Amino acid sequence: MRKPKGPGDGQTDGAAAARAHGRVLVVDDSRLVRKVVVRQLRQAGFEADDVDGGNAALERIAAVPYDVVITDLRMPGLDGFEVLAGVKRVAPAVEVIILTGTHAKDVGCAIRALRLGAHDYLTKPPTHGEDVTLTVARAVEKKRLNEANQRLMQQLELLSRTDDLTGLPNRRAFDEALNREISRSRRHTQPVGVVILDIDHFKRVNDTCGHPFGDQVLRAFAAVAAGGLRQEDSLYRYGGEEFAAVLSQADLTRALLAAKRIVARVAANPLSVGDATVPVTVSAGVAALRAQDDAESLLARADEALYRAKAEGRNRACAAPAQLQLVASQRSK
Ligand code: GH3
Ligand code: MG
Ligand code: MG
Repeated sequence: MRKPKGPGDGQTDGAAAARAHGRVLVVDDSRLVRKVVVRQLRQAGFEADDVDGGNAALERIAAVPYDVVITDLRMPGLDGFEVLAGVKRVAPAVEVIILTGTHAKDVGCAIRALRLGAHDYLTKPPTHGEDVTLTVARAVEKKRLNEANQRLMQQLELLSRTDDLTGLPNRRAFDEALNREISRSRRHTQPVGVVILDIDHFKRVNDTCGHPFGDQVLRAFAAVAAGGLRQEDSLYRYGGEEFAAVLSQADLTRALLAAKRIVARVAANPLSVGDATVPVTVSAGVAALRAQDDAESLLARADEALYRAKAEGRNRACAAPAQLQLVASQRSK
């Protein structure tokens, strides 16, 4: 059933329909050409505005989200090539259609504009409204397809860096963040620390309660452990029941403190899974970047520290062996 129309609905519907067709800016120094093209576009359902010349066009493009710009090539002030370059700079998704004369020289210029990124060209005078609207409709469609593609690519990018089970960023995201932080740390001579966390005796959880229950425990663990980090640091799922964090601007002492905080938080908060609560502990290995380190050697040392935490009884955080002495001597100063 159609909804009865209220006051003002007609105008809103009309504007929405026009936006659905596409929003077009017509740029020409001839008032007559602008008038003709705008009328053709509006009759075909597009939302169309016009401006006199290239300077006004660039100002308008920066302020209004157009789908398509139709521009004359030869204009006083900024010409069509400069409008095209401006659009590509200010609003690169907007498609540009060139309006040009029929002389061989004009067509040559239009082809040059195509090479510079224009979508298509139309010849003047624009007597065939159908040519204009068809060309604009194709340009709008191309822009929307490009935008849909871009959104898909962004979603894919995000998915490729996200762990399905916990929703945390995954190992790939961790590797990227770690390399980024190492470069930043070298540029600004600031410390950077890493923590690797491994849930204690997790196999028992799976063995006694089943793998699906284990999955839920991992999810609950991720939420509790992530809550123990500073807002600027992230927790990553490193793989299996291992998690990791990159701690920007944290030397070994600070990184060790952060790791101890997470370990204590996990031990103090039995995880809720459905109606059950599951007591879980975690062990942590910590290392801070040294001059001779790369990502691999830094992680290897954090791993070694994790191994020690396990060997010393679990539910604890240990620092990388080669750095223990350094921390101890810094403390005694
Ligand atoms: P430790 O204290 O020495 O770390 O003991 P552990 O039992 O945690 O260590 P181990 O590496 O032997 O076992 C890890 C277990 O984690 C085994 C594996 O089945 C389980 N696991 C890894 N990934 C997942 C997952 O995605 N879901 C579930 N449910 N279990 C997983
Ligand atoms: Mg493990
Ligand atoms: Mg484990």
